Amino acid sequence: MKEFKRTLITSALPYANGPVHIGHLAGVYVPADIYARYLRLKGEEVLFIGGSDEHGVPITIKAKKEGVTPQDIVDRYHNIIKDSFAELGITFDVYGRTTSETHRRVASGFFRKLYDKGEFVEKTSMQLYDAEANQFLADRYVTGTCPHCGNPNAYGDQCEQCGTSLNATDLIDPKSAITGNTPVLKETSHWYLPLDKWEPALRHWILDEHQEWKSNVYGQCKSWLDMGLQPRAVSRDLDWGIPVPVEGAEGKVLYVWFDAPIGYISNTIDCVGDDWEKWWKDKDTRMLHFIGKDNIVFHCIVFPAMLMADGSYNLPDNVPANEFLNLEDDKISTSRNYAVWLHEYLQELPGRQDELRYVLTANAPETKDNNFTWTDFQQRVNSELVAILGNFVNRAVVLTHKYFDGAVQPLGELLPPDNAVIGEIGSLKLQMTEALDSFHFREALKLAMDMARAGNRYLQETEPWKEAKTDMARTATILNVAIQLCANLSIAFEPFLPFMSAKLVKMLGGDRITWDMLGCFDLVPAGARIGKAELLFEKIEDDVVAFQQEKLRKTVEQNMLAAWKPEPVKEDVAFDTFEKMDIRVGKVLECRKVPKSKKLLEFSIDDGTGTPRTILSGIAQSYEDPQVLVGKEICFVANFAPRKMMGRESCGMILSAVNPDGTLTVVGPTAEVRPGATVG
Ligand code: B3M
Ligand code: ZN
Repeated sequence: MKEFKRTLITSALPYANGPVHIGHLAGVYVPADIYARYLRLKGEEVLFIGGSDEHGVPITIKAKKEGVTPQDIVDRYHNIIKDSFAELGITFDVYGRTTSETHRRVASGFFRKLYDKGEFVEKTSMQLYDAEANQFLADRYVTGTCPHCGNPNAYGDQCEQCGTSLNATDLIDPKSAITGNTPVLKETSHWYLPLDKWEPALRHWILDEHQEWKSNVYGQCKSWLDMGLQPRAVSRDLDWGIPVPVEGAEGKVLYVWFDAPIGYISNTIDCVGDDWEKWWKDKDTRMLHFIGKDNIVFHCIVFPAMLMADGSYNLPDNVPANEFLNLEDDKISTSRNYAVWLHEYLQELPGRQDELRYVLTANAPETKDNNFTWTDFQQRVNSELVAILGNFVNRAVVLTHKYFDGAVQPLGELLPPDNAVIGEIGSLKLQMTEALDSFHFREALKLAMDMARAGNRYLQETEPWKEAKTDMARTATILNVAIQLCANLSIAFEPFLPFMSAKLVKMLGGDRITWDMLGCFDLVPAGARIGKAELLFEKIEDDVVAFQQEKLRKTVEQNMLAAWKPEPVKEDVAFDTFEKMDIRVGKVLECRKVPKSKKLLEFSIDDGTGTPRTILSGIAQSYEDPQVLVGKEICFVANFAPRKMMGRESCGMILSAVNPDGTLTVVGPTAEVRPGATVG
């Protein structure tokens, strides 16, 4: 393997059209931060680049909806995102934005160089155009019916119901999202990056030279390459973005996916100034892109082709992309507000940053989509962080205070259990290093937790509290080993649980830790006095879980209400057709569930004839307590031919309204009416 002098780590620039959620964190930012921290612990030269992606159509749509400018939107979310990352302990060396002056200059210059080198082809095409709004429509600005599943609310770029990606011109009955008009086709010209030209070079670089990439990444690249690459438009007709730096290109901006990855370069420049080329062009620097799976093609194919077209840049060495995280078995969605938002988590569970980092890593979607649930969160915190890690450290520190007043004792003769645990930590370190080097962070975290498990087992086996009755020298040795083990944990967990690690380092009276120190058992010198035991983790109580689950349930309910529309009105009917229906008012005398049926309620109705009428109705799931209907006046169809259900005869049909969630509400008169009265 090639040796590098330094590592440039980039993490996808989140769109500043909403806050970040746990899906972003698990997919990109937590793993990128783990890796950056790990390299720093190893004393390597690292630059960790982050920033907001502030262009693109969704931002303009959101601004329009709220009646504010796109700049207002990105200012709001850039700040929320930046602050919440900092609070979670994501250690970017710079967190920039693509609306910065530096970025405008760098992205513009990048485009211009390629333009001057003749790397683009200019092509005209027919695009949808809104004649009233006097503008071309980005795919997102067109809605219509999905040709695949018939969803009437599909977007021009994607149908969210069936997940198919679309072109706006595929939609059936397209409508402009600006005016609601039917758009027309109009000719426009754009610059294209001929990816086909770079296909042979990309094939060789990825398929031959990077077979070590994660299989999900390699596989996606291979299937793109095998389909054959097409030229990609790198400009758009839009008024939000970086103007195309070419005469006569008024009204055209750089396509957001052209300028966004260049944001990594401009943010580097904002961070290190003139030194930036060393990070991007020096062959001794390796570049890593941390991203989610939906960004693979842009980072493995499009951006590398841009870099190749320029000719002076390094290509990424690896792109350890993750799959998606679901939430309570449902897709996370910014537009549906269905997510655990980082800034809200930090407010609602203050001081619990490491708990979130832990669960998102332990359950990271490294090789396949994964699911976050609040009960799993609680379970992992309580039975792993509290019961294993927190418990071991607490025992070691408390016992050292109990028997030696907090002073670490000299090490006596080592017995087999001591050597065994020391050996185990050494071997776990080797495995951890291998896992971290190959971006297997879940595995690395599990191995760190195995170190804490080894600590608990060690105390269980050596029982220093028993030794203390007869042999203080042996007790001293055991507790020395246990304290050294705590110091090892503060190193092993630092990339994952930095807040806990800092607390533990302080408790043990240390200051600086390095990866080299991991596996050593002389980290806390004999004679050192350690601090009082502080709880590293506290249990997550049931009410915290219930609160979060309820919050998600309410969001789902609100989405359902917001999406509800009345059914289209049925075909016209003549009055005499209506007149054939005999609708009447009746009073409910009795109402009960039909045994062995989930759906049926049996009504006994006073219909004014003097003989109660029996009607069965399939509304049991909407009335947990059918008694609430007794005494109510309701409407029913009286001339429905009698029919048998569950061995009982039903004479008529109860009328009820259908609610947005599918439940039913029985309808009746608004004032008291004589049972048997006709309705018409
Ligand atoms: N903003 C997409 C995303 O947030 C995009 C990433 C840009 S990375 C250069 O998923
Ligand atoms: Zn569809």
